[in-house]
Amino acid sequence: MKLYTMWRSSAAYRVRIALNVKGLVYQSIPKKFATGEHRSPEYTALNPQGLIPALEDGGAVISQSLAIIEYLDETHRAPPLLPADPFGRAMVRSMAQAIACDIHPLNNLRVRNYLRGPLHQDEGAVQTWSRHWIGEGFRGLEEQARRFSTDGRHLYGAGLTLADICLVPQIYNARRVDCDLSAFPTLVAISAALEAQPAFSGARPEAQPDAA
Ligand SMILES: N[C@@H](CCC(=O)N[C@@H](CS)C(=O)NCC(=O)O)C(=O)O
Repeated sequence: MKLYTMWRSSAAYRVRIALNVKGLVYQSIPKKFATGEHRSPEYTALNPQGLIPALEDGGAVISQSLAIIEYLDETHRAPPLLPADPFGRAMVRSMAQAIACDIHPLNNLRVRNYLRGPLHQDEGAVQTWSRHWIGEGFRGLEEQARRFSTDGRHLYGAGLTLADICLVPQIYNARRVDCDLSAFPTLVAISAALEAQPAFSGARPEAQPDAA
């Protein structure tokens, strides 16, 4: 398997965690955002969405981190990343999507660059934008974590799920923009417990071969 990745990409960070949790060996193919490698004809021929990550498995290329992770979960069953019951699966997807569909897209590089460029916003305004949308999203997630975590170490129940895999990279992003996390003690505690696990620490941005 080949993972098209970038060390600081939090969507790629999710997939790296999932690959490690499943114990899968993969080849890392870094793409540099600074030189626009993710928009090159060579890469968009593989992934027309022009975003990182993409996973190549047996010649097939999959984009979108949640689709990739569910593919890995279906093709390599142990350990499962979704609960066995329909409500549990729905809740885990709800929390994962709160991060991947509601928080992350508003703080993506191309969105921040659009604020800086065509909308003429200075760096302070761009940081305020990111902190605002992360805070908005984390508010609901903190409450859900309080309701559904049964061990204070996982977002849902007492086992590792897709939601946890999305949480740690989003906390990393929040710290990058100096987001005040004091209102989200449950999320911070869960993330700390997860970050200590080898599957998570091996996937962290600074541990990647292309880390600057
Ligand atoms: N929803 C997509 C998001 C992918 C995405 O936005 N990736 C970012 C890196 S985290 C990217 O490629 N950004 C490049 C850009 O914004 O130009 C996923 O979950 O895979």
